[in-house]
Amino acid sequence: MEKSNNDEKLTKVGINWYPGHMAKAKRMLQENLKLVDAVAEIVDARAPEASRNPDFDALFANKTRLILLNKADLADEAMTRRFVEYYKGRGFLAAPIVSTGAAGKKQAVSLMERAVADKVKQMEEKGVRKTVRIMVVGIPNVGKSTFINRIAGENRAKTGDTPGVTRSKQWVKVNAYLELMDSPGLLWPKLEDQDKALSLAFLGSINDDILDGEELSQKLLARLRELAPQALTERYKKITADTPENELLEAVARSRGFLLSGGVLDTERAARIVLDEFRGGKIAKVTLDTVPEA
Ligand SMILES: Nc1nc2c(ncn2[C@@H]2O[C@H](COP(=O)(O)OP(=O)(O)OP(=O)(O)O)[C@@H](O)[C@H]2O)c(=O)[nH]1
Ligand SMILES: [Mg+2]
Repeated sequence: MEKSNNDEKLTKVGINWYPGHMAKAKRMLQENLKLVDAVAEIVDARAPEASRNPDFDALFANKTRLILLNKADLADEAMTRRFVEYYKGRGFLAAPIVSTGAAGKKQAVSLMERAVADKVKQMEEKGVRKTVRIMVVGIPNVGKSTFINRIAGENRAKTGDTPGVTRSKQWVKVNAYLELMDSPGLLWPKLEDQDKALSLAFLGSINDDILDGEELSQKLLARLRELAPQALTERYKKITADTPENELLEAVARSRGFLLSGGVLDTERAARIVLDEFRGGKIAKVTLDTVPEA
């Protein structure tokens, strides 16, 4: 009776795509906008375009904006460089970062200082040392809170590997002159591009509870076979160039020996493992997006 085609499953994404707390979060961002000197948008370096909220252009139209490509440790390095150039070309201050690593802190701080240098100078001319306030925004699970902790040097903001960890705003003082505002992950109300939605689901920015894990995982495997076929076969030995798309999960289960009683392959477990390993960067460093044409 139930036909299981892609549209139907992805419509499921549509229903819970924009939960009620996000509308509230958007209003909160709007209300706090007047307090901040710049907006730092955190995107996932593995899908910088898919993980940009299209509402932000209108929402932050009059603000100085930075784009930080986080989780650069999990993305294709050359692609990350190209994306950074692309955003710079479009007038943003942009840089790759790894919020879980120690190295990026100095660079991120200096980028934020550059973003507000003019304002700070204007105030200095009036004899005032200005406190800079920057709002950190982005879709769920891209690492906003981890970034703030990295910059502030302590575990001030709660983090976690599922979307929707941060539920309200939080100001974090970095030093006497810099304060960052953490905010809840924000998607946009109308999902138009199914490919982007799929990328966000792969990355873990959409709540897994509303998705069909096996279907998602199978699509991810198909995508990875295009992007990094060798790495995929190295990780899951039974996947070859000839494995049909609808048997990829079974091949993973066979590679790992995931069997249920009666020798049935446990594809559900295989699906979970593939998503976890991809999100943890264990399969390959890949970038799902391509740089838009100029
Ligand atoms: N490999 C890697 N993992 C990261 C990086 N930054 C954050 N993470 C991980 O990504 C997950 C999400 O991080 P959070 O900081 O909670 O993300 P968030 O954007 O605040 O998420 P919400 O509050 O749910 O919107 C956590 O498991 C982090 O450890 C990074 O640069 N590299
Ligand atoms: Mg958070």
